[in-house]
Amino acid sequence: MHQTFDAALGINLLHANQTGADHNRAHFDAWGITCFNIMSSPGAGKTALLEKTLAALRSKLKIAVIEGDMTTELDADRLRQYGVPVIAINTGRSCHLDSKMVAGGIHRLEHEYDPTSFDVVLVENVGNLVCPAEFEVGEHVKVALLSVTEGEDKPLKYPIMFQEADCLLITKLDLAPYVDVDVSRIEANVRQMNPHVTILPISAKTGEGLEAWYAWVQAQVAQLAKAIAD
Ligand SMILES: Nc1nc2c(ncn2[C@@H]2O[C@H](COP(=O)(O)OP(=O)(O)O)[C@@H](O)[C@H]2O)c(=O)[nH]1
Ligand SMILES: [Mg+2]
Repeated sequence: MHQTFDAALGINLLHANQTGADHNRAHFDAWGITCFNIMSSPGAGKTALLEKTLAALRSKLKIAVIEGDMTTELDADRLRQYGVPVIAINTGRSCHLDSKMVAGGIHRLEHEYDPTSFDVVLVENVGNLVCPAEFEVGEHVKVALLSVTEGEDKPLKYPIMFQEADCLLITKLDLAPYVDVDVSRIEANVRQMNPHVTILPISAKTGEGLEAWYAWVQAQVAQLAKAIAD
């Protein structure tokens, strides 16, 4: 009985979140913005990736960041150095961003800037391999990161994030020689659940693989622009 009640509550919660996410996406569509939801466990390299991405793409695309963190603005401050708008959202005790929180960020984007001038919103989600995958925020694409130090089995143990991802970045490739990891095993474990996912091994430290990531980001932006024009 108790279990049934919890399940119903969970479904209602996800349903309400989905309605909010669809509303957020409608705003992004109207403004011609492609929204990326960047997710991983804590420390896999989301902020390091965003630092590199802002440095490489800010002259080609107009980018804003929505930065989710439980309590601090440490990541937001790292990214503000790249001269792009960074809207910080503190989730408090929550282990993920939800569509309502991101709606608050969108509201600020709308009132503090001209939202139609942006091409891309990068959302850095709270570090967690489970909850963010269940709560859409209005993104067009989901990007999951898994660092080589986390182990080959994590896609199998935490399947939802890897099933849902449009792109998987296998990060910290420079550390692969120092840990017992077979990168092709990670790829195989993810493909087993999500055959069409784009998989890009990268290192934010050495820059390996980053050009392919930048090209993928730009291709997503071009694809949405074409879909809106058609
Ligand atoms: N060696 C190495 N370290 C990295 C790389 N990317 C991130 N790091 C380090 O990993 C730690 C966590 O990175 P961060 O970007 O804050 O991860 P986040 O919690 O997912 O945002 C930091 O000490 C980074 O310097 C990488 O490609 N190679
Ligand atoms: Mg971070």
